[in-house]
Amino acid sequence: MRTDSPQTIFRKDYTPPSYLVHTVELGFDLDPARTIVANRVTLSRNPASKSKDLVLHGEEIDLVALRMNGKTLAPGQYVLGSHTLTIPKAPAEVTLEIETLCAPELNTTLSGLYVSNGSFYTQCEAEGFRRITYFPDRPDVMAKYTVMLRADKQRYPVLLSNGNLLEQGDLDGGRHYAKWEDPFKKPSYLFALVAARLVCQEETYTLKSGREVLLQVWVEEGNLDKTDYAMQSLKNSIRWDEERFGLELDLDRFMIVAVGDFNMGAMENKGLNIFNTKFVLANPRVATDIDYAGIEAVVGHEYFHNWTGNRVTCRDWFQLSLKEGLTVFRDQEFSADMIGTASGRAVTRIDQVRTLRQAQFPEDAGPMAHPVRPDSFVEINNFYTVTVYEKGAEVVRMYQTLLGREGFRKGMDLYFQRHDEQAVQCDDFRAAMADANGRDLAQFERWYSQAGTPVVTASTRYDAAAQTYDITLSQRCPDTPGQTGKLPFHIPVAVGLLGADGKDMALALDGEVVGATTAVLELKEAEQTFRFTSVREQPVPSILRDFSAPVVLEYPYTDAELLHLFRYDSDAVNRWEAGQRLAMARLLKLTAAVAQGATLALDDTFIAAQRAVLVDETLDAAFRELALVLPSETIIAEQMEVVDPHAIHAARQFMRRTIARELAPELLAQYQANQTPGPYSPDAQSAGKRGLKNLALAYLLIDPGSAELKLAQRQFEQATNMTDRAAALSALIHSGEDVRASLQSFYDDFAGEALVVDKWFAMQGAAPNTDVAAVRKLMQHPAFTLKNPNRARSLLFSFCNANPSQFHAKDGSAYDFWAEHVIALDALNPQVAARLARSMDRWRRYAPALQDQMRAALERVARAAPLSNDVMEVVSKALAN
Ligand code: B3K
Ligand code: ZN
Repeated sequence: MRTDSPQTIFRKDYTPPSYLVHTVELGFDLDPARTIVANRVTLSRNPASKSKDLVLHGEEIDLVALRMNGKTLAPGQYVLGSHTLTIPKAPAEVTLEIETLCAPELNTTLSGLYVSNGSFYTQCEAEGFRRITYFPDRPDVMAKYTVMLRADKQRYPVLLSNGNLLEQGDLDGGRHYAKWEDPFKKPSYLFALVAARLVCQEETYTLKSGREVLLQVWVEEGNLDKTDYAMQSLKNSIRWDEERFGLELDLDRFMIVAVGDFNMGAMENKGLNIFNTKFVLANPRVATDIDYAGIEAVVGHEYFHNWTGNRVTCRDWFQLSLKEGLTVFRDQEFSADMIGTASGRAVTRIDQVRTLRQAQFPEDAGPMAHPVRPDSFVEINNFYTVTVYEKGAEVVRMYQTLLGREGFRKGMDLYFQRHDEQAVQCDDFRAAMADANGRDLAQFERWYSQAGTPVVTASTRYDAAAQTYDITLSQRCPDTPGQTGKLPFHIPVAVGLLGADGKDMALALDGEVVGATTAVLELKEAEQTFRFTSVREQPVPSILRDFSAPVVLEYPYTDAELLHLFRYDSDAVNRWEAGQRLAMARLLKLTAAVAQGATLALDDTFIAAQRAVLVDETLDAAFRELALVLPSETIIAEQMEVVDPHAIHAARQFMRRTIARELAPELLAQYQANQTPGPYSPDAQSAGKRGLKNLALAYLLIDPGSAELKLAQRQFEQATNMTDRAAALSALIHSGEDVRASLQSFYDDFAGEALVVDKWFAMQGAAPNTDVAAVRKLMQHPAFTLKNPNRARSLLFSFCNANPSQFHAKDGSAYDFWAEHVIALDALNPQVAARLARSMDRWRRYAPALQDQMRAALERVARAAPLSNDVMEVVSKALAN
């Protein structure tokens, strides 16, 4: 909880640590109510610092004893602040022995050392280590750790920490111990321990070099039937990093531990990754295709951090994207390579574009907008954002687009050659990319320093006589809080030209043959013209292929051109994009028509285009599904000056209903054609089929007759996997029929599976017929608790973020509900509360009547006391002018 007034921390104020740490020896006597932590740490004065004051961080811990170089320090020899312990004018060489007490069972923040289902776990990133012991808790202080764990043997039979197990044995009084040593230097945020009643799936695995390593996936008893996919994903990740980047696992042992109470997805602690159960546990009965894909991505992500994050880490938290943007890019490439086909790769890319538009573009246009490398923050935990992660990954991807795969690999190699075991900055990564390729990437720096989504406007001119085709690209970037007058970015714009036959034209730029059907134009000025030569006919331009930069592209496409691209573009991302543009133009018109009370209509051309894609058997089912999913209500809202969530919902529903009616026979045929009989497999082909089949089912249930209801009911009852069962239930819920019996039977079947119960709450929270009263009622359910982040997210976040027409109920009742629960959650877990607080980010865009009520709700939260820095930062930025 906040004790002093919140302070803004600035990147420009960075100073090197006054002391560097060599070794850390930690001793834990684990007890839920009273854990004793003994910390023996050796330090030396840092020649790079002018200060002689030794500053340690500490929070929510009680200091019991403090010795320096063997002598107990008298109270006058150190200063104990609310968040620091300072030893002024300390000697050049120091050994500190610090004993502290903490109470893990009272720690509901899930940061530091805490108890989940009776066992001990830690989460230290970003600043949780200071809740365990006093320490210079900053990522540029890297040290070697030895850890001794002592605990009751019965209750905590498994004792784990980073690195290698040195010894273990029994102690008096039914206790036992384990001693661990991490051979690598690491920052404190990568420290971890687990003391728990767990079981594991384990395997020895042979690296390419021939070295054998031990791999373990630890879970609670009863979940051992759900660890195969995580283990398989881990092995795939190890192999992939060897092959794609020449990076080998540097430890003899690599552990994954699943825990039910966790603030985010997972954590890359050295050799001891701790995961939210959501990203470990899967079998066909309980996990969906999306869950399986999430497990593969997150297991890969945390494993890849071992090099990008752990071996080379961040100098300070402003550099967070150095490890996160890069590691997201790596996990994206891993997932794409695991599918293997070009079309599968495109499907993963389209998913990434959707995430950017759904979450990152709104963030970049809202009150929390910040550069990929922020300049300031109040609470660092608020900056684990889609901008730092997903836009950061786009920035890394642009290096690869500009330098090619080989050039990118050269840059990576140089980065590790230069910076292994160092704590560095985003600029160091950019320098490695530039130097390894002999390229000037100075202007590219603006992707790190300027917030906001750039808008690229294209115009074209075909000269039939000269056979030239000019594309003029101009760029601008809107102002964001604290940043005006943006300078031009270095933007790779991938372009192809389609002929009337739908085929890609051979390309020449200013007379130079390109040698590929896509040219990467490098836009560096505010405006530039690129001339294609030997262009024999008027082309249709396919601009920003593969979404080559995280920008908004404006081009006055005609419907005819979009239909041409939707039918023929060889670039699957732009083919999909053409469909989205066709849909968006109509959705915006329909929304306006709803608002004006005009009659609604949808043209046959659009329906025909949808039909053509739906039945095109040459396309992957997964692509067809994506092509048929309409832009979400959130994405539509982002296109409007003044957002009317109810009109948007009505317009989108009208379009879905019309498509469902017009394409009913084709939808039914696809539903039948894309069944996946036989044992469940999460592979991309099968998942794609299920995706298309279940989309068809959802459409068929928009206006269900008894035949459709029976179809869904049958799928719900007979499904052999969770993907199909959950999809059927969701379609039934959205049909508006009375589905209480199905909901009850689903709950009864899966009451013992926490992750499935989360789905049960989430489906209801996001259903357009669930109003705030229904959510309040669901919160009374015995299985609901605010204390478990997955459960809180399942109901509250899905209602506040994925159910816009109910969240924006005209009477403002859902805003009150939001305020009430941000405040309630804040008392338990500020990080989770601050995420919920962000649901109100875009309040200024709504119609005045809603705006007033949203402001009132924000003000109510801002006035609440006590309030964490986390929530305070979010709401005060939302309210600021
Ligand atoms: N590095 C962690 C995130 C820690 C979040 C702290 N609030 C997970 C990840 O990105 O891999
Ligand atoms: Zn990460």
